[in-house]
Amino acid sequence: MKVFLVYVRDENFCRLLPKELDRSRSDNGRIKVMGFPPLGIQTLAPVLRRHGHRVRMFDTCHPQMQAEHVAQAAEEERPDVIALSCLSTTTYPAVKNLARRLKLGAPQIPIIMGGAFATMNADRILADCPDIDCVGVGEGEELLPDYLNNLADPGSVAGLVWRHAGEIVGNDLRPLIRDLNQFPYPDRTSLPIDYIESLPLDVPAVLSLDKFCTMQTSRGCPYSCIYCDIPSLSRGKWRYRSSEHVLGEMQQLNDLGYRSIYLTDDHFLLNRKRISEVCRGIINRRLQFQWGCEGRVDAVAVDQLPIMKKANCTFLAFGVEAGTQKVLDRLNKKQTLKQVEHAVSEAKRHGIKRVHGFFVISSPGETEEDILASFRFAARLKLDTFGFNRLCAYRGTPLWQEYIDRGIIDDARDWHKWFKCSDVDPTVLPSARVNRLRMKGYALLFARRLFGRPLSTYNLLRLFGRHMKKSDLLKLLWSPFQRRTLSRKPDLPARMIELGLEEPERRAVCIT
Ligand code: B12
Ligand code: SF4
Repeated sequence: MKVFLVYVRDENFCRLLPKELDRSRSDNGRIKVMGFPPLGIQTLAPVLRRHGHRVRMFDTCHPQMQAEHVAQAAEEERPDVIALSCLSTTTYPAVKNLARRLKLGAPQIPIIMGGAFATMNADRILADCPDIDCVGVGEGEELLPDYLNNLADPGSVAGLVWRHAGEIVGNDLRPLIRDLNQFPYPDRTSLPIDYIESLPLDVPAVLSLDKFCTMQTSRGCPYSCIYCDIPSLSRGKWRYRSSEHVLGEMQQLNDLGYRSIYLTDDHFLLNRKRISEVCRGIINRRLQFQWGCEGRVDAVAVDQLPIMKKANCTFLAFGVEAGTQKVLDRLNKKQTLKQVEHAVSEAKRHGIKRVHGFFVISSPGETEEDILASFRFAARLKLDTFGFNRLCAYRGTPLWQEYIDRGIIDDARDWHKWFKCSDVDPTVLPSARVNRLRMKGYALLFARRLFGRPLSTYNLLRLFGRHMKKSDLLKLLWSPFQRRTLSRKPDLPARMIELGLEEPERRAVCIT
């Protein structure tokens, strides 16, 4: 069978590399995009080929792979199935538009959708969007081939949600894949796109022009932070590929010339034996790339930092989240400030080049003083970079359920939205105040960095300055003080819209 695998992008998270930054001389027909590769479809393509199917991939970051191009290709090539893949709630309107366009030109080709957002919202998507024929819930490696083999009998495909006689039918859930070592390595070469390592920002913040890709060595996370839907997606389990299988893929990437790899694992630092084996393998095989990963600060693997550094781990991102224990506990983060300090200082002591801290602000119950405490805490830590994002609620998280229980969200009407907590929750400081505090906090943080750690600040600016124009570097430094222009803005719950409210009723609410 012939299958189209289409990754639908959120336009805020990719951008063509500006011509003046492109130092490659050859025009090999490939375009350069600042953004992460579409690892989901890159993973599924070789699996389908192994089952004997022909696959064509599309990534909507390519100017020639927009809705009209995909539709035209579908009309000309008549694939048997079109599979749409996207990550988050933010992309759903773009997926619907594409599905509409595809159905107009080729109504008989079945469209199946998958990915994290689709997994959380399968039945609602089918009720909402007549152009999508079915949704694959969860991992696609076994589900998609099974679906292709049973196009005439969708009822037999575990994990499929589909339509039958006007009804939406949810088949039994497909068990999580037990053996993640059985699949071929992702196809990173068929798409005519080179992905450039960069920050997902509006400014062209290029980190390196080395050949770059992402990779996933494990899936899931056993924790349950209130704002995260990974535990629902992975059913609370952490599963991993063996170190040999991971090293095989790393060897392949090395041989293909990749020199920078970002591990998209939800929690890479969970199993110290595996980390040690992977790192030893990288060292023994003399693999040439640098790599980065994310993890929790309380990870048992913090003692693996020396070997990680030796294996050329140059970037490590920790979910720090907040600078007060009260807020960490409210987020159910199950970590202490002491653990944060220990992990960050150990990472720096062992020479990890760039240590990043993810923070959230405007959490339920967080006061002005708590927010400023987070910035002061960040200033005290030896972090190289940090990001302070506003807490948002997505369907599938414990916070979303809490908002249903508190009458803030109506799940039936609000399922396709996402919310800034400060817009909807009366126990959160109002958005305008949070914005002012964030600017104040950033100013404090920048000043402390500049005067307290001038050398490391200079080195960091040099690192960014290698591939960025001076004007873009200045824009990057200025960006925390500016509002981001998002193509799709967070919404308000149906109830607030009905009542004509632009912010939650805060009367009689005590924020402590
Ligand atoms: C890397 C990453 C990013 C990267 C972007 C990656 C990219 N390609 O563009 C960056 C940092 C830019 C990013 C940004 C954002 N992200 Co993000 N991201 C991730 C992360 C950590 C890993 C994704 C990944 O590489 N997975 C590995 C591949 C192999 O998995 P996959 O794509 O899911 O594909 C598998 C299955 O889903 C399935 N599948 C996929 N497609 C299809 C299609 C069909 C038909 C079928 C049957 C199956 C199927 O099969 C695949 C193999 O099993 C996930 C967490 C996660 N574990 O998914 C969050 C995650 C997807 N992101 C999330 C969010 C919220 C965002 C942002 C909105 C954050 C923000 N406010 O800025 C933006 C929006 C980005 C966008 N829509 O483009 C949420 C989504 C929650 C939700 N309900 O919306 C997640 C789940 C994280 C979380 N903690 O909750 N993200
Ligand atoms: S935020 Fe990180 S630690 Fe918390 S549940 Fe999600 S993946 Fe796990």
